[in-house]
Amino acid sequence: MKKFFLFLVVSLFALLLVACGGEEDNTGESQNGENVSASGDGEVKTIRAGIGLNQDHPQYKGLLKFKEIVEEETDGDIVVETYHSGQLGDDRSMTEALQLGSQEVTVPSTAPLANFVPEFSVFDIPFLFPSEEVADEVLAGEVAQDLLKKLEEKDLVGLAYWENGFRDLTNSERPVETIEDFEGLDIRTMENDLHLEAFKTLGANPTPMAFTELFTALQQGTVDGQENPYATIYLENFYEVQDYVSDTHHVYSPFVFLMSKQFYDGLTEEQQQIVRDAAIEAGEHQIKLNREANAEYLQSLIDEGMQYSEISDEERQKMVDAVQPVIEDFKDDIGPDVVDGIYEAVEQAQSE
Ligand code: TK8
Repeated sequence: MKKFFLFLVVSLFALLLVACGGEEDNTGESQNGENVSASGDGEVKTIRAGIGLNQDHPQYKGLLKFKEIVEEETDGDIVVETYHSGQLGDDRSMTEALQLGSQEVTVPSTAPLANFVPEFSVFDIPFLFPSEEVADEVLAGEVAQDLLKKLEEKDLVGLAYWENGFRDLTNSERPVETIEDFEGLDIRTMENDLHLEAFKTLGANPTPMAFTELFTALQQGTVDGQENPYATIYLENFYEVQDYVSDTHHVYSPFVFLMSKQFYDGLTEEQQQIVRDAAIEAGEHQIKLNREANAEYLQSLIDEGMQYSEISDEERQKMVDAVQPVIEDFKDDIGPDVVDGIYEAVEQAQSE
């Protein structure tokens, strides 16, 4: 009798182990070695999310927020791997990787994105946005939102606008306080024809270059200067290789949170809504951090020994007037409706 009772207990214990092991299969390794999602409706999906800026930049903190939201909302059915500092490539090569399906998310500036959808160059129009508040209003509006939809023709899904910010000039040669001071400066620009033409018109010698090559180019003197928001200039340590900073505020750069269309189309409708909402919520978080950083870091640059030059309203107006012909020249390339639409949206936002 004792033997039978012992056999019963051992058998029940073994059954219990198998049952638990079966549960494990739904959330971990299944018999055939594949990752099975918690909901059991298929494999765990992985998002490889890469950016060009480093781990200290608000853009990466936004990516971590996206990861937190998506993994929580999907109960781990989608996991997000985050990469920074160009580990997966530069804006253009990572955008191409999304088109090929070898990467799932990147967050480029709109300037290089214009090489895929030319209409995005509308945001490279110098002095287009007078303030962050107007930029917010316009980017939430119909014209800017319609631009995101154009990405789908290029196997990309634009889920949200994030913020790079107002771009300011740095260089290692001299203070830049007037339009004449641009003369002959070798300036790295993003890979965007409108940026190139605008800096040529101001008298500089522009060189288009991927962001991943920029610090070395500044360090080796391949270029004299560059232009980026204060947060990038500080957090990427450009003050180590640049002596002068000017508040040119010549362009407001949005980022676009991009997802591979191939990957997006493979998600359930619920998962698509989750990643869409997460990109927007993480973007609000990133923009808040970015504005705090940009406000703080000009002083940090001065503390690190950079000489700061203010651009007077009179000198800035001379720059605005000088680049008007460039804007006219590019209007057809960008799309007259898009250019006119964005200007109307700016005027509307300013009147509110
Ligand atoms: C980072 C770039 C950067 C941009 C540039 O990947 O290239 O200067 O301002 O933020 O997108």
